[in-house]
Amino acid sequence: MTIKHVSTQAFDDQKPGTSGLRKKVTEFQQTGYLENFVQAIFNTISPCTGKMLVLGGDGRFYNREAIQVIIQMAIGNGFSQVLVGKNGILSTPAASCVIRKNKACGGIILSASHNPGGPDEDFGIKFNGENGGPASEKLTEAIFQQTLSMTHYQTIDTTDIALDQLGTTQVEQTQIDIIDPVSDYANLMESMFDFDLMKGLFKRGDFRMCFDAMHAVNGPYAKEILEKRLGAPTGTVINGIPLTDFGGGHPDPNLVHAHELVALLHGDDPLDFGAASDGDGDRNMVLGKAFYINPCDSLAILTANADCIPAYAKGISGVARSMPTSRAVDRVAKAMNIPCYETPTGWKFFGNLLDAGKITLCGEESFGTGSDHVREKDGLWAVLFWLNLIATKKQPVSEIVRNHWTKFGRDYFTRHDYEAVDSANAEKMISALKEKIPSLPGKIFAGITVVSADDFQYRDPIDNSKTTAQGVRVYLNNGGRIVFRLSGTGTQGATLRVYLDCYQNKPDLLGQEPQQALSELIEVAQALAGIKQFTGREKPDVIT
Ligand code: VG1
Ligand code: CO
Repeated sequence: MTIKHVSTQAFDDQKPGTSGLRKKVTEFQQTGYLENFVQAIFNTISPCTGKMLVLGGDGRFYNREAIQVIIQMAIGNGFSQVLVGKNGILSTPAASCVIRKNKACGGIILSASHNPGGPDEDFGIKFNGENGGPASEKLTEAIFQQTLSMTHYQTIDTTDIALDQLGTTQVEQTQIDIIDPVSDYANLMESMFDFDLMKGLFKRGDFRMCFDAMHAVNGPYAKEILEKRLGAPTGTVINGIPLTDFGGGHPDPNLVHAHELVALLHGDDPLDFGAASDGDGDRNMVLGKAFYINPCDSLAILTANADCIPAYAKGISGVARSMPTSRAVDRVAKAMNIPCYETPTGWKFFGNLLDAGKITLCGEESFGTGSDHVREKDGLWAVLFWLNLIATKKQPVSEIVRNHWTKFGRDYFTRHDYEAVDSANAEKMISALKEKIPSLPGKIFAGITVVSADDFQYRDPIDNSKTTAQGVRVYLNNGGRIVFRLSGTGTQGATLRVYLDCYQNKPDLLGQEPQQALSELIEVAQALAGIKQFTGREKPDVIT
């Protein structure tokens, strides 16, 4: 079989965002669009000869077609082995696990995560390196540079590989293995948590939970682990079959999009525990009986209680959070006398810290929590961590969280998203804010004084690389903080994210509604940035 060198035209819009390249499916369907980006990855990591590649995706529309294209290109580029999840499926954390376990040179994950799927919706592709984590900024930039000068890609003509059967096919020098997407990951989870103790929770009969897989990739993983290995009743996992359009919804585990789950935790006969994960299985939302756990608090609570978990019983080296995430975990780290790092948004910034052993746990406000067991955030892992904690403490979720607030105080947090805003106007708003930064300290907005403000930049402590323009931070004299940044995962216009948080430790003020507790800050944000004037929006589209 001869390798085909197919001529192609470079595209100038293949710059990856916060997590890989995300575009509408129709854009990916342009001739050469997917191929160019894949060839750019292969050129960047070349030579590919003799190397092993992991391949899988979240099962969204166009996943199967893309998998076949990439397998053919992997053969054309000389890989010696390609491990493909059965039916083209691999959750993001499972892909990370498989890359690490098999010492692959990296993996391609096809996902647009929490973005909707379908012929008119979103598709995405990202490359993870040999540590199993998202490509670093440097590697991402190198891939982007390759896309700009692409003139041809390499592939071969072969019949489609059957993706629905486990097994091995040899094509030329490349061995293609269709692997069980769940087993390696489930085994890893079983090795980290106290499954015997957790089984007891379900045997008791008075603990009831639901896991909403949101018609996305985690259904098979959750069924295997929760229902099969831990003995939760059949039906514990809902929306457990991955669908190409996620049932028409946004596979985003928050109070707005996971409303089916939220309803089960409220009402006359609420469950004790609820959880959901996103399109590619790396995000998590955890809920108690009529009780919401903010992801920032979740990270802080998991850190404070890590010694309950077999995998972390020996202690944790440090923690990290993305900059917009509340400072709840910082307080825990201080009390534990371990370092706490503040990184830009996106999991790629945790990789070096994890590889260097500087941190064990890390997380983001956007429902992402993880540890050094893989190099991605991990939705099901977070749910298992909470289950292990509940089984150890024998307390309801709400009690665990309230006790934490009593000990450490509470960091009220909310994020207001303005979606599909006109890009030019959003850019103007951020530029205007940046210009104002030097004059902000001392200014009073809605009765609150600005203490300091900056445009967040990050110096990686391991490789010394510098990342700039990661969001405008404004600190206020009531202990509050407001962050303004533009999303790097959207596919339509711009999404403005406004993050607000404020610390409270007065015992009688720990149980407020976050929107209420943060109402003054919300006014400050409006007055300071002129959100209405710039975006024309009266209120945010999504509040989390
Ligand atoms: C969002 C989140 C960020 C997360 C990223 C990828 O990015 O804010 O915290 O790492 O999505 O998550 P942005 O640039 O839109 O704010 V996922 O689950 O899409 O891989
Ligand atoms: Co995701």
